[in-house]
Amino acid sequence: MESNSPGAVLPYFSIAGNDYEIQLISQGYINDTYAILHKGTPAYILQRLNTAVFSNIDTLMQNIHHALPYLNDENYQQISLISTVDNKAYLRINESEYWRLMTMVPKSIAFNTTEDEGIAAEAGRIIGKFHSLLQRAPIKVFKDSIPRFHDLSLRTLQFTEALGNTSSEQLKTAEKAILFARMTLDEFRTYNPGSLPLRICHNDTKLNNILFDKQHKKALCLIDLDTLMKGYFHYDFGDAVRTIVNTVPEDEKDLSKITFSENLFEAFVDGLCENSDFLTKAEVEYLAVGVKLMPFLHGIRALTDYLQGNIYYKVTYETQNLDRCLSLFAFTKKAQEHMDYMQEVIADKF
Ligand code: GN1
Ligand code: MG
Repeated sequence: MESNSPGAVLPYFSIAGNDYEIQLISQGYINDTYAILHKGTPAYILQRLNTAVFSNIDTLMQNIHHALPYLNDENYQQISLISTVDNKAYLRINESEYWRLMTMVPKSIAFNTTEDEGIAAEAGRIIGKFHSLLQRAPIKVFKDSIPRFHDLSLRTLQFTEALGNTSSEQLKTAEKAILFARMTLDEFRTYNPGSLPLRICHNDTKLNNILFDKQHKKALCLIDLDTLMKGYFHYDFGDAVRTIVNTVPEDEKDLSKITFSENLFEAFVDGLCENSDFLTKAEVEYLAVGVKLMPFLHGIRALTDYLQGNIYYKVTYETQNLDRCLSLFAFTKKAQEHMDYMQEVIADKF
């Protein structure tokens, strides 16, 4: 079904005037995102939600609705949703076309990568703040918008199924990645986070989902709340660390450039320690596991999608998922090599 254009849906939201400029933001693998500018200044973010990935938009939006009041704090910049002219939180055109509009935080910036320890520390601090604020929210009202999103056993099952259904040609092209996945799954045999406390997690805490104040580089808030649902803290820790201590993008093709910067790791942990009273001893002991788990999970998901013919992530060329997997696996390896180091730093700082 042909979708409406962003310009055609904008008047359905409660905003004044009509002289807006619309720019496509091509980042992100799931939704279609547009910046809405007013007289040259970014004012709103308009998104068409991906209903193939998010089968229950109502659940997703309810989770955000439940969380927002708890994120209202003088040390946290709250994002607000702009309702539609008929006072709905989002615009539903039909079962596969949903749009939502949000305010843009003025004078803010996001970074895809960083080499700045100040930014790493601020990222840690704001993730801790996000969790301490949401700790007060009643976890029961949050429903899973994507059930078992970071569940390794589900991702393993999907990977195994994809292996059985793919072509021999693809098996050959992805040979190295498949081997690494098998070896690493073996290493995760004893992984069992079941006894850790469930928290309301962001579940996509990559660095570019954190907004910073442009001038002072102070972290303001987390954006992209689509995957806000129950999870374990080491998910959010691992996702942030994988995108901060690696100073190149997660789809870097030159694997020799993939790094694990110890200075950035230590800065991030220092920042987190400013807001980490809520963490239990068992969670602290699991943090380092999150750093090898998250890139591996994303890698195996990308590999699975490559094997099944790129049906989940938006890709711009045929082997993009495989390239992203190789890059994520290369970082997983770095994390594996840094396990003892991370445990020591964490034991020392917490
Ligand atoms: C997807 O589209 P984006 O960038 O918000 C994915 C995340 C990954 C991310 C990048 C619902 O998020 O899990 O971290 O790509 N989101 C979903 O790897 O699958
Ligand atoms: Mg996301």
